[in-house]
Amino acid sequence: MTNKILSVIFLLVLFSRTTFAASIPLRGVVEGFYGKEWTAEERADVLRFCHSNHLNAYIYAPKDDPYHRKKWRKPYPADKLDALGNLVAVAQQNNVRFIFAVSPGLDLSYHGAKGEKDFALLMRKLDVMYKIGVRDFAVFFDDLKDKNGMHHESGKAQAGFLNRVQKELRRQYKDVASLITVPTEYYRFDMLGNSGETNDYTKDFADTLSKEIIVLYTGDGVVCDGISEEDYQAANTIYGRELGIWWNYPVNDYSVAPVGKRRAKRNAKLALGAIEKLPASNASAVFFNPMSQYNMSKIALATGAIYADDPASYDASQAWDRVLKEQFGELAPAMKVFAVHSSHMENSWAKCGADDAPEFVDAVRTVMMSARLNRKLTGVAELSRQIDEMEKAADLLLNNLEPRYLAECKPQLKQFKRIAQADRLALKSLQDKKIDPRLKALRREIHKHAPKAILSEKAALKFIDDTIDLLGTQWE
Ligand code: LOG
Repeated sequence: MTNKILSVIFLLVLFSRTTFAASIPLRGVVEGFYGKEWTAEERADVLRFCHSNHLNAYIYAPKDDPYHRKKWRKPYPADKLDALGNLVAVAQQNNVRFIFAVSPGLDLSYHGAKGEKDFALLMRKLDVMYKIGVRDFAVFFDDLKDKNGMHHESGKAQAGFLNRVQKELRRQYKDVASLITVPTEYYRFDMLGNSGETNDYTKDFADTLSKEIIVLYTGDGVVCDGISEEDYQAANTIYGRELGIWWNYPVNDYSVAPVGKRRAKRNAKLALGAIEKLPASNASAVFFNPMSQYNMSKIALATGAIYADDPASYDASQAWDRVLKEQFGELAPAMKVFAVHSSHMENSWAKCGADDAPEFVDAVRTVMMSARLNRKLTGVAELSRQIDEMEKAADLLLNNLEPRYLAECKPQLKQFKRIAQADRLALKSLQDKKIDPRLKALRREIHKHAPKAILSEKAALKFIDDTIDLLGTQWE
């Protein structure tokens, strides 16, 4: 009897999961970063990757393709158009929507004869794309404010322009999808004034824009520490529609906090963590903005695909383990040790991704506590074990990773090895109550490489400085 009841319950649970586990309707990758664009091979590969990971869309929006933004009026030269045509074909073969985006806002005219001319030019741009098979279009207005935070154009003019584009597309073609856009105020805190009221720009944009057009936003900030359910609903209320999410992880086209006096270059830190802290309810769309380092982006992207497939049941750490295993096989444990120290992206205005190496931070805390009290050190064995593991992982990966990965992460792996070695010297220095002179030399070396290779700023890297500070003040 109980067995029968149990099996009925089991079937009910199974039924409800298969019935209600719904994926986000539009989900994929937005190639929307600044800097070195992905190659033609990488783009073809990401379309296949989307297919095999159950993502259904790719937005072509590389900021540094001149024909996408700065010189948007200029038509693509024949070779570039050919390459795009090939991609569209690969997308079709893989059941992935190829969304062509143009970002005309830097110098677009909205009014008068100039406005008419620009409208015609933009439609011509999209028309050429239609002819090579594109059926999905986006017009983006992000990153247009000047140095004083002033807008080039009103929300009303921009939204009116978009409505007209949508209408014209529909008039000309029966088979185009809904237009997608990103407004100039594209994160929630930028949509709001000091006392929480909606800014004029956003109000006008949201009021004017056709409900059919999909609006993407990036959360409370440009690069932010998750979007809670409440944050998401609050943004939807501002817009009077269900927004789509443009998620700025694992993108690394901005510089993370400096190391010592050295400013990091763009792409210096790899974002190798899982997608996390996104709403459990389904947004209208979700797009992940990746790194210029294509292959290393796939860790986060594949976890994002698992999220988008069923947001309510998503477990970031489970997804991360699964993806690391799928992508790195036997090297997965070593890759995880490395990725643990390279998940968090932060500077004065950005913060996203799980904290780096929390277990390492804990182990350091135990050791440091006893060192500060000038007692016999506690927790040495555990910290030492972790340091060994880090250096071993770095060596294993440097010797065994496929070239396509190494080409993207060698500087960071070498830096990881240096940091592990410095951490070992730091631990030894604490035991000896005396700074090992090799530690300072190694720290200089690490700082020298920091502009191009950063990881574990608040964990393994910090341990070096904390040790030097402590021993310097206490015993020197
Ligand atoms: C850009 C994006 C860039 C990202 C991270 C959006 C909508 N636009 O600040 O191209 O990759 O931040 O730096 C952005 O996010 N602007």
